[in-house]
Amino acid sequence: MNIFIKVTASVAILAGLSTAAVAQEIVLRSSDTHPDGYPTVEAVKYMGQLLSERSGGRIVIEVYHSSQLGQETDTIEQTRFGVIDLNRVSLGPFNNLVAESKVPSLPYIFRSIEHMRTVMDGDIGEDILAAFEPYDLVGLAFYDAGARSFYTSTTPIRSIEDMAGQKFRVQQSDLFVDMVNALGADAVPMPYGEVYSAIQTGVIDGAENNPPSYLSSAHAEVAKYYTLDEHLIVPEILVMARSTWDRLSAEDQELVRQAAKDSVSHQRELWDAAVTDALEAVAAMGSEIIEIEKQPFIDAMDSVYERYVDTPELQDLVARIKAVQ
Ligand code: GTR
Repeated sequence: MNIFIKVTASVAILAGLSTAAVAQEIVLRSSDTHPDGYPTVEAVKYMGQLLSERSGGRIVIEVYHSSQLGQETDTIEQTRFGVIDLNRVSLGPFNNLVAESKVPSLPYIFRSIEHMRTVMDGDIGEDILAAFEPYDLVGLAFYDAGARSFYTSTTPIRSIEDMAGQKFRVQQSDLFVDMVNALGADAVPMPYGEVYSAIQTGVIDGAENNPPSYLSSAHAEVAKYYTLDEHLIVPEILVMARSTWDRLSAEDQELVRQAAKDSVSHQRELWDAAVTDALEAVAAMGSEIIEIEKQPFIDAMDSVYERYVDTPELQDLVARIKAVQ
């Protein structure tokens, strides 16, 4: 966090003020893998506007989009060390670190986007945010990332049998590796920024993501078959470095928390429009959007639940999520 004194010392002395009494500006650096204009990037900018207004210009957020600060797993480490103040990341790359992050990352755990929103907005969401504290992170809010589906470059997936032998990139999460393997395919964990060329050169056959990411990453240029199996509805999370948080006053912490919460509905509006626009755009670029029978995909996931829902606490979280109407 850069806290610098806006009014120079000499001006303050002339005005008869001690420098300590002069208002300080707090600049929070925020990371996002997505390009400018993407709903998550715009939502954190909007949060920054709210914070700036509410603090009389004292607290500002600088959003570094397009992976300027690094790929997600690296930026998570940097945020834990306090080098990056704020980070908007998928829950997926936290799966190997924060046990609770695995639960909303389970395939087909949510019945619908609405179910996900109700769960993440309630007590369960608060409990999952709190689970980041022991890892030097403060969970502030969840954003939408819609549903992720598989896409391929050469062999379209029209039934679960078409998964066999295909290599799919997944986020760096053991849970997602086992999810893809349980579907009869081969998983290759790799950073998001390497996926385009890996598909293009045939190192992998495809990947999986939501429609806005499939479009903005240009993966739609090299993998034209998009199969709506919707295996994951993994929310995004906005986290703050614990060390940055601890340097804020209690009042400023409250301003940050509230501005983050208040940016959620804005992000969801942008998100819903982005999904519709992306599906139209990729179809216009020549992608085939394939409807598929989801039940065989759902049935194949039992082993993943057995392996990753491995403590009474996680079993309880799964049961609570299922009970939410
Ligand atoms: C996107 C998500 C990113 C990143 C990416 C990926 O949907 O918004 O934060 O995790 O997926 O697959 O790496």
